[in-house]
Amino acid sequence: MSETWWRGAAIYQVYLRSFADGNGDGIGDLAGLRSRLPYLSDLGVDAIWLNPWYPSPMADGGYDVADYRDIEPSFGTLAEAEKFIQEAHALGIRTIIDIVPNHGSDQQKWFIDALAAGPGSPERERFWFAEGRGDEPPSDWKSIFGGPAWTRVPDGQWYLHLFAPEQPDFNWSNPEVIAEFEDVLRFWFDRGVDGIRIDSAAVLIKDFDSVEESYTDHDAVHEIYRGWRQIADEYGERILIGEVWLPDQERFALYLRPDEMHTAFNFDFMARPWEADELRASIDMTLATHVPISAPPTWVLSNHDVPRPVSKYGRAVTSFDHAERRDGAPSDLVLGERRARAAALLAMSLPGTVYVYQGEELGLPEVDDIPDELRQDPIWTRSKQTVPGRDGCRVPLPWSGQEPPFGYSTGEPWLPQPAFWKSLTAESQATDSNSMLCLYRTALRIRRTELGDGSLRWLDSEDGVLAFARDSGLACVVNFNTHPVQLPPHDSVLLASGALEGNELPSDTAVWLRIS
Ligand code: TEU
Ligand code: CA
Repeated sequence: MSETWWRGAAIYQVYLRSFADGNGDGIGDLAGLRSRLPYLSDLGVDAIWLNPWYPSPMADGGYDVADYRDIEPSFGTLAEAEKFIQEAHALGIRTIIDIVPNHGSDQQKWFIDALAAGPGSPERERFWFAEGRGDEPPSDWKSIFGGPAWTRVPDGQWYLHLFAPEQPDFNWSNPEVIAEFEDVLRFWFDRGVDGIRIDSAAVLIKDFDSVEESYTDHDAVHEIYRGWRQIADEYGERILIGEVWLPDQERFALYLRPDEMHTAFNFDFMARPWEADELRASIDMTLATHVPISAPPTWVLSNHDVPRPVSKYGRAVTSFDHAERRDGAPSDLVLGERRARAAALLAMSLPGTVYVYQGEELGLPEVDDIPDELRQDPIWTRSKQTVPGRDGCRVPLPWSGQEPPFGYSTGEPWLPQPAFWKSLTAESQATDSNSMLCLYRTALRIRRTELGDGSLRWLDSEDGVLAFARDSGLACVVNFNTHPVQLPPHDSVLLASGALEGNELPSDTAVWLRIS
């Protein structure tokens, strides 16, 4: 295994609950995932990142962890997880798991002990418990999901939760918490995982002296990751990937120092609108941040928290903002799919690591018409049913057949799949050379030998066009204009996101060229 396998990797994100169901209860599981490993091997991904697979009441889709050293029973067993890791390795696919250090589930043993032990106990010191102000919470901090960030317990104290009340925040100034998570890392590295995605990585340290919420990007957080990096390095080539929502690139780069994380998600690129200048600015800013510290950038078009690209790029407003999600905004899916195809070639040709969220390779749109009573995202409930939230990008995948459950399960999927997905199943796309699936497969195959880590050189191009060359002599050109543009001089066309018209590149189309 090469020391730097991760620097140019293509990493596939599996949201296990919705990937494939192996036992007919409608919920995705390890048996389903294991049965689809050949599909992922054919797709050509280097690693799989799994969202949390631990025991969880699922108050936040598994990000409310009840036991960090086991597997959620509805997903399978620890033995199955170890088998999965081995089977993936046998196919040359590495496994990255999701660690959630900022908070646990209110059903996790430590929190149950803290409730029982009462005010002033060491058990309570593992969390942020405090006296209120009379019948008011200790401060006016708000939860990221909406509503107050404090919830009262029967003996009158309150506890902090930056997310849902079912997700009490750990007190990271407590050595017991630090020791616990270092042991959790060893537990999974011992079982062969190749990397860790660190959830909400920048918010672990809180400063309660300030009136406004103050928990993002405090310097003390870096001590935690220096400890984790030492452990990762003991095991050799195990990587730490930070989920760091931080616009300030200088501060973002601090997480990528050689004694901290290997890479961190780059959400700026994903959040930008479908415009040449905007995306050029994001690429330049990202490279300016990463190149000096020789950290490979990551390029992400979607994940389990944001609208799917086919819908996002078909909307009047093509950017994304957590504060203003615009769930359900009308979308021209034909336009959105054309742009999503071009965005895929753009993201896969940039220097560094690329992430593919399950279903992105099938060109799935956001599902905007989930019946309200089936929604499970705490954002929906905490926003008093005003913000639909993230269920729309978490609908179970369509594998085969003409009607739901499209080979995903033999039972009822936990979220309903739209009937029109019959034209988007992996089976129907596998034999259609113009499908999104074939575009991803071909692009990932070319990318494996030509792209990934390295540098780019911008080429001259007219307004509304991005063009750059990579070290291997592959050039990527993307036309964001509403009119076609002339292709630059080239030796051959390697791949295009849509049909070319002679020597012209149509609107909202990307092409990979061989140039000398
Ligand atoms: O998300 C962290 C987070 O802050 C952003 O994703 C965003 O604020 C959130 O999705 C609300 O829009 C991580 C996970 O990716 C997300 O699924 C979890 O809900 C969250 O942490 C809590 O664990
Ligand atoms: Ca199942």
